[in-house]
Amino acid sequence: MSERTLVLVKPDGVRRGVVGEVISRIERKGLKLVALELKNLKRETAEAHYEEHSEKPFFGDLVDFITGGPLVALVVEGPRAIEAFRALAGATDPVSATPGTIRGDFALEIGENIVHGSDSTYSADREIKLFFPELG
Ligand code: IDP
Repeated sequence: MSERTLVLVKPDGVRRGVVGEVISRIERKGLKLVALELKNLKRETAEAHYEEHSEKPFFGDLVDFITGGPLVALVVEGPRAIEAFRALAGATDPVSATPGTIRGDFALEIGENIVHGSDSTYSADREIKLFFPELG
């Protein structure tokens, strides 16, 4: 059974020039690209995307950061794609992320951890609709 997940190469990843590296790791793993777009997020889209964090102290900084430059949004498909991509991404805090993972290899700060991947089928459906309404 195949599933879909939303992946973002966040503005720090675009600035750092690792978009190709992230896509290459997704493809090497055997996951399939279903949609891909370079976007500048509107504030309201960013707030909706991170709505589960709206009460957190870092919410304002998170929205500033994710709207602060272009990002690359992708829909990725494959068997257990949600878990498969989160394994490629590594832990949220890049210092504790295992070397060999995207965050473990390319980042040091929790606020700039290069990629996002949906964390459940519910989030994946919601986030894919938000970024790619045409795939709904
Ligand atoms: P995830 O991206 O690994 O799913 P979440 O807990 O859903 O992690 O957090 C969403 C994003 O919010 C993280 O990727 C990170 O960039 C940011 N974030 C999480 N915790 C903190 C924090 O304590 N300070 C600053 N940013 C944070």
